[in-house]
Amino acid sequence: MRYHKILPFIWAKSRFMRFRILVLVVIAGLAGCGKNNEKTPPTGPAKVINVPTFNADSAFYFVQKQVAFGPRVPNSTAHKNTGDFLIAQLKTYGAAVKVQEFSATTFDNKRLNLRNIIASFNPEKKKRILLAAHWDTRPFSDKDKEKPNAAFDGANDGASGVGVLLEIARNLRQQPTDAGIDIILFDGEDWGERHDVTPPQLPNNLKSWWCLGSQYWSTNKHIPNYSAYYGILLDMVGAKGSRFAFESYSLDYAPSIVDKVWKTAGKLGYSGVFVNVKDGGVLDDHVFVNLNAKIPMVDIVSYDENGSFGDFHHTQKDNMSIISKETLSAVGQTVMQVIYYE
Ligand code: AHN
Ligand code: ZN
Repeated sequence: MRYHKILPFIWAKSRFMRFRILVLVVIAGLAGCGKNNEKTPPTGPAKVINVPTFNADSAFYFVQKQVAFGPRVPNSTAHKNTGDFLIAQLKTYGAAVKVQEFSATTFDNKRLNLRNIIASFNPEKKKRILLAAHWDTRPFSDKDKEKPNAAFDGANDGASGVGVLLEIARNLRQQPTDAGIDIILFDGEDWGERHDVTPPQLPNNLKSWWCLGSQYWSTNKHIPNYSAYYGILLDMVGAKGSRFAFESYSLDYAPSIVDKVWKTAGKLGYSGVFVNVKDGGVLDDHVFVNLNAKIPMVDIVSYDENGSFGDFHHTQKDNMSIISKETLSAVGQTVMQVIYYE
C-alpha cells in the first residue's frame, strides 16, 4: 500500500470504511458546489455572502409586461392598470406596499392623478436602502421627426428600471438582505416641458416640470421621519450598448456610493458598461431625493459617448427592440451585489 504513507489518516483499514469515507467526501464536495454565485465582498471585512443570480429573462419579461399595457401615460387606462399590476406584484413578493396618491399640474396645464408606489421589505429594520425608478411614460415622443405628438412604448424610458426592480423584489422574497429595502416607483417623472417649447413659470411647490412624483414624495415622505442609508435610482437601464458614467449630481451628493456601485460593477466584470468616466448632470428623481429628503442617492442612467440619452430617447424607437438582457443583467446583478452586502 503506497497510499497509506501519503494519506495515513484517511486510509481506513477495511474496504467498507474506505467506501464510507469516499461517500462522505463526495457529499461534502457536492454540498459546496450547490452555493451559487459566491463572491468576495467589495470592501471591508471578509464576510462571504451568497448573492442570488439576477435572472435577466425574468427582468425582460417584466419590461415586456409593462409595455403590453400600452404607454403608461398619466390619466390613461394603461397607466391605471399598470399601477394596479405593480402594486399587486410587489405584494406577492412579501413587501408592505403603500400607495401615495396625489395630483399635480403640468407645464401644459393638465391636472394629473398620480401614484407613487412604495414597497418595503423588512420594514422593522433600522438600516434601510432605497431603490427607485419611474413607472410613467412620457405622453409624446417630441424628439421623433415623424410622430412628435404620439405616445410611445417607453421600454427603456420607464419600464426598464421598474423591470430590474421587480426582479430584485422577486429575489428579496426568496432570500432577504440584512438591511431593509424600500423600493419606490415614482410617478409623473416624464411630463416635463417639450424640447420645442418655452415652459411657463413654475408654481411655488415645484422646482421643475419634470420629476413630479419624486418632488412630491421628497417633501411628503410616506413615513414622516423616514430616512435611508443611501439610495440608488435606475433610469433607462435596459438599452443595448448602454454605458453608465459617473453622473455629476450623484458625484456631488453621494460620491462614496458612486464609488461603491461602480467598483462593485467592475469586480463583477461589468467595467465596459459601468465606465469610470465623469459625465454631465441629469435632472432626475435622485436630485429631489438628495435636495429635499437629504438622502444621498446616485443615478444609474445611460448616456451615449456624446453625453446624450441615445437616438431612441423620447422617440417611437424606444420599444422592446432596443432592450438587451445583457444590460439588464449588468445593472441588476450589480445592484443586488451591493445590497446583499449591506
Ligand atoms: C431631462 O431631460 C431634463 N431629464 C432627464 C430625465 C428623464 C427623462 N429621465 C427619463 N426621461
Ligand atoms: Zn423620459
